Amino acid sequence: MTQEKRPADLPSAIFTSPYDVTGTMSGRNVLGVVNFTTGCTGPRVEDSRLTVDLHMAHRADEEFSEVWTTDRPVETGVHRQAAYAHDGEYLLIAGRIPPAGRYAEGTSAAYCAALELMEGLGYKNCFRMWNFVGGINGDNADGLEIYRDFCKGRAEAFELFRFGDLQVPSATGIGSLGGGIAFYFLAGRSAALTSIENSKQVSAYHYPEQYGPRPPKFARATYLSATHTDRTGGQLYVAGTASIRGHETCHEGDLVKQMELSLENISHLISRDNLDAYEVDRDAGLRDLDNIKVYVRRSEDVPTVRRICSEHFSPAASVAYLNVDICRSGLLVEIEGIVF
Ligand code: 3EB
Repeated sequence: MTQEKRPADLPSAIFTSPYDVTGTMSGRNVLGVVNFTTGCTGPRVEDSRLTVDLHMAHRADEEFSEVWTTDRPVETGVHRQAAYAHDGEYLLIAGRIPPAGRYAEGTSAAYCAALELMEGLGYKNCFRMWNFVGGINGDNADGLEIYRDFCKGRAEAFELFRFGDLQVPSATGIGSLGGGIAFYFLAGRSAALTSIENSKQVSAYHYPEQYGPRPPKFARATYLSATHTDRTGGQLYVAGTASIRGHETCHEGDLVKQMELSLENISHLISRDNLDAYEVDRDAGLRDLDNIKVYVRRSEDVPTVRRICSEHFSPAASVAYLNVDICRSGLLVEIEGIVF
């Protein structure tokens, strides 16, 4: 990990063993600890740290923790179903919708609680959301796929908060091994955001109705910088990226081709070619990506996925592999990361 190069006024996270969370902080303060572990527990403040357990590991040897740190002092709190931590510039907030027959209403309510809190505390610039959806490809009590049910609630919450499509952050919407739906969001107070789309993909918020009653509302990437005029020194938060061109799933059943297209989608997204349209003066590549999470539907595909990733990512990058379902049943892999 190359933490030194990260500007102190932008957030940073490391992946670490759940048994070594304190040991790896090198004097920084902990904003929050996200445990990718063998059970889902509601978000809470524990030892004055925001903590959330996501059921994303089948076995103890797959567990890891993502620890968000800051140089500034941290305050924590609980608001309705959400727990949060903030440092004056950045807010980390986590929530959970317990297992239920239907999710749209609960999702909308939980999102509204979180968005309300962001407004109230003055962190109005939300730049990244992660959503972990149990039984993502299963049906709800009305026969609607749980992912689509979740998308409906999310779209309703954004509507209530008058979030236009250009304001929705980059996100991940991925399967989990249980516990209902859990989420965590990052928002900034004074940092500037630019929403980035991929010129080779239809914006998710414009997906046609065949994918569900309400489209998934997220940006392909978010550029986060200390000020609006800084077009070089910011961070790029890359949303979950899969084998999708236009709005269509490509290479159904072909793992290697899906990996290649997912990687190519990220390459293009963060390249100068694509970023030029947003006046982001950067030309990043797969080797610049860090804090990578690779979601793999079939456990037997993990070795191949690891091999392909090792050919494209920096050996210094943190990469976590998670064996979970993916929002579209035809997708075998999904990849996200951050260019710090
Ligand atoms: C896609 O491109 C793949 O629902 O928040 C990727 C990232 C995907 C985020 C979400 C879904 C989400 O549509 C799936």
